[in-house]
Amino acid sequence: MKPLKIEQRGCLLLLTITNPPVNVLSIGAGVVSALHETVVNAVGDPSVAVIAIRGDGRDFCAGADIKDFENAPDEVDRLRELFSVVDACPKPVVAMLHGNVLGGGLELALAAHFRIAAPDARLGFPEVMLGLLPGGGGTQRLPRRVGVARALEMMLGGKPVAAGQAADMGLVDAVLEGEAALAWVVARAESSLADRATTGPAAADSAALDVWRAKIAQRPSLGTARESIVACVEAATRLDLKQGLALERELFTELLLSEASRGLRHSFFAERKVGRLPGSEAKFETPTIASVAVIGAGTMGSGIVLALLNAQLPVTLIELNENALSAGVGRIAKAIDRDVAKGRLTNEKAAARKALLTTESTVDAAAQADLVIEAVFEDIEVKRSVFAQLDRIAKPGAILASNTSTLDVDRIADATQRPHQVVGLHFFSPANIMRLVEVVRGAATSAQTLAGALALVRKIGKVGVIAGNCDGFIGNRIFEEYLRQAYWLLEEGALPAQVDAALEAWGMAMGPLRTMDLAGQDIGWSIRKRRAVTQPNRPYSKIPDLICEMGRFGQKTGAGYYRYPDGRTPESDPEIDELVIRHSAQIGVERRVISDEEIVERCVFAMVNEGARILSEGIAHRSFDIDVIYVNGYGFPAERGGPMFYADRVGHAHIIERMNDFRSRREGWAWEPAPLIEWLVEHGETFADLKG
Ligand code: 3H9
Repeated sequence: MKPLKIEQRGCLLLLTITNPPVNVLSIGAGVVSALHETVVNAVGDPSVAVIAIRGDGRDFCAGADIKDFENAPDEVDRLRELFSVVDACPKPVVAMLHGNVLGGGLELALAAHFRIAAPDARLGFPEVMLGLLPGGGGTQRLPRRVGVARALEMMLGGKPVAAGQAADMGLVDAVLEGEAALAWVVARAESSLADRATTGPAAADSAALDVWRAKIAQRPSLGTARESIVACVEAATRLDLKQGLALERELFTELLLSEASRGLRHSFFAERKVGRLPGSEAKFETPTIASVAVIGAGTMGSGIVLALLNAQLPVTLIELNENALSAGVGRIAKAIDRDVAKGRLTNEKAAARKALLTTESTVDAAAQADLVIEAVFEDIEVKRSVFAQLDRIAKPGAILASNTSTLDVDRIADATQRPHQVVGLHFFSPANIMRLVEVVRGAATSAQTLAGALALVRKIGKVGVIAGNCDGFIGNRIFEEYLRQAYWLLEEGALPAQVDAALEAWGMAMGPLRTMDLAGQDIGWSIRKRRAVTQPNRPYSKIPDLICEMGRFGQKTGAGYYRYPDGRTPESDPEIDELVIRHSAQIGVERRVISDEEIVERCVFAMVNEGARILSEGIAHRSFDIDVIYVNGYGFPAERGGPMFYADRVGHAHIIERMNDFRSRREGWAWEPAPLIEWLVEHGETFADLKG
């Protein structure tokens, strides 16, 4: 298919970008050259008086093709050349916008002389979320058209504006569609282009710039895209267009090559690829899921119900205990009401959501559901008995999912006569907020069941990652190794605040010890007790147990590694610092000064090493599956792409060298390098090179 459809209707040359699914301005697919050439030819064609550019399908254009940034970074200038040709075209060029008009798509529209938008158009600059700035003139043309304050809001907030709002701010000339839009375009044929006001500087607004500088300083990030956007917009108020564009190009190129943008771009594509079944495209129909039953109205169960209701799915909540049921329903109603109070939901929609919920007190009520999610107490026998009941009553094709976070999905499936229809759906808490769901594939889980479960996860706006069935699945298994190092660092010389601060400065949303305080230390305690029996040769530091023995389970008990005078904000606690120091003395470890660099390396490389094992065991199919889990479920910085992407960037030879150093020290047993990493070094390959 040609990437540009060209039609002449009288004096109108109508160009339609045809590059599905979202009409990106791809250099590789020839969209940019086709547009460029056609506009140049139209200038010399006396039969053309006006040119219109629009997009085929759902969207006008989602921007530059991000893949070009990897494949042809030196050619990005061809986009800029296209925009200059459009801007300088002596015949009127009108951008006819609809659907998504994003990034380079909006820059193309801004380079045109007129813009009209269909009511469904959404115009925005999301580049900041990729660690970039609008690099095709957006930072210069937008403030000249809508003013500095609005331009900053659009480029730094990254959220698109609707057509009506765009018209109000002068970003589009009219909101029109269909024949009326075409008539408006044809009427522009006689327009004089002499009064275009895009070349002088934008009106100064230092107050708006200062507001954003302060906001940026308050929330530091690993990349510098926000600072660069502010610098470009400030330049737009002083420089002429040509000089402003030169600065924008320079800063864009810097960002394009930055680690932060590479990591964010990796995350963008990884999130989109992760939900696909590895190996083969599904050769069967994905089961339709129109109704769901959830068994168990505890915190997890009610969070899952909320997530389903938010996606407008009818849900039957089943809970045998009357008090637990009314408490669960209360939690659900309260969360919906809170959305109304915060203006996120109208009363009408809230009522509609509540009306989708039915409550029942017997498992038999799940008989008609397309998918059942069991969220009862985390005990294998309890779960097995629920599944045995489900097996008797569920309709033939129903998917039977367990929300276990640790238990063996195969043993749960074994309780049924249809283990191929059983799957794990490990939601993260709070289930209505956290985006990640590990979709656990048991030995018998069929590809069809997996596809249905993934489709449900997508439908409720979450990211589903397929994980094999093992203790801890992907996320928690890696997290254990991360924590093991954090605890030993305490024994060897660091204090809780240093461990957390080092990892937070590196980009983790929350340090490991604060995370445990938030999650509740009792869970980790019971896992360590279990491990002491099943894995006696893989010891832990005793420090977390000592803290648990004091009844300090974290925020919920008002104290853990830290104390929480206001219930939420951690404060270093001299009592814990003393306990840590005393413990080192008791076990005969001479405390030493530990650098932040060592803290980060030990905690992060421990994740990478376990990630490599998980990959070679086939528990994760592809390295980006692990990355998506860590970025979406564990606060790993998206700017670093995830632990496996980060390892590829740092280099496996370096990682092996550091691991060998750690291996020669205390508790060196934990640093035996995963054979896969050694193999990568030997063959000069990366995790990304491995085929899933
Ligand atoms: C830019 O424009 C820089 C300029 O300023 C500089 C010029 C010099 N590139 O999300 P979906 C693919 S930077 C390449 O599942 P949805 C996506 O990977 C760009 N591919 O659909 C997926 O592929 P596949 C600024 C892209 O309906 C398919 O399209 N623009 C791009 O849920 C469908 O995507 C952005 O940051 C792209 N730009 O959401 C917008 N966009 O089918 C990024 C999408 O093989 N895009 N793909 O998995 C989006 O936000 C969403 O994709 C969108 C549609 C809202 C458009």
